[in-house]
Amino acid sequence: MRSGVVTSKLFRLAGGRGSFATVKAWSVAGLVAVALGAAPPVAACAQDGPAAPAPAVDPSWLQVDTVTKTVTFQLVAGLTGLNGALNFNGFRDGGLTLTVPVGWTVVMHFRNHDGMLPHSAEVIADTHPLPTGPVAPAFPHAFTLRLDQGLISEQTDDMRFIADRGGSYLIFCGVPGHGAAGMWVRFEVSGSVRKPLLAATPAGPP
Ligand SMILES: [Cu+2]
Repeated sequence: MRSGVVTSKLFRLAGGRGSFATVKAWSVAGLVAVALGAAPPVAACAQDGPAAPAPAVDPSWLQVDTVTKTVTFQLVAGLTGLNGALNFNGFRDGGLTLTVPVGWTVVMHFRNHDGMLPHSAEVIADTHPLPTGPVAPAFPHAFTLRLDQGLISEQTDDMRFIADRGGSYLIFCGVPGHGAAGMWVRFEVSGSVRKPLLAATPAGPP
């Protein structure tokens, strides 16, 4: 969790809330720059300090079938080295949000790209503090095999469920300690969107 360390160091050096807010503002500025196309799309690198570019959202991660109202999401554990590979698709701490309309069928193709650690994924309630291990999923079948032990490098598993309740949820790694260390992104079930969308969002506590 390098950025956490950097953030807390800066925070301590300046001795106050002000510097923390500045660090946050930089991250948001980075996201905006990417959204406007000012920065080239980059594969996220291992560094994740305030100066690191925001990871890019790859549109091919999402496939939408409006006829069957099914969204398919390529969910990749440890896609990059960010956060010691404790990330989904290169994002950590809610830095990525998948939004789907209420009632759609959601298919998540999970793949563990991390060459070192096992990982899993489940959709859970937006809880505070983050669980330290697996908890009951927010929707039936919204979890991968071996939630606790995780799937090893390049193993895959699909989860398929119906997003029949609106609200805010997390896509969370159930391997003990991973989710709490930042290995989670956001999942929103919305009554006001007509199509699924995937977007980078400000990272932070749930
Ligand atoms: Cu994990």
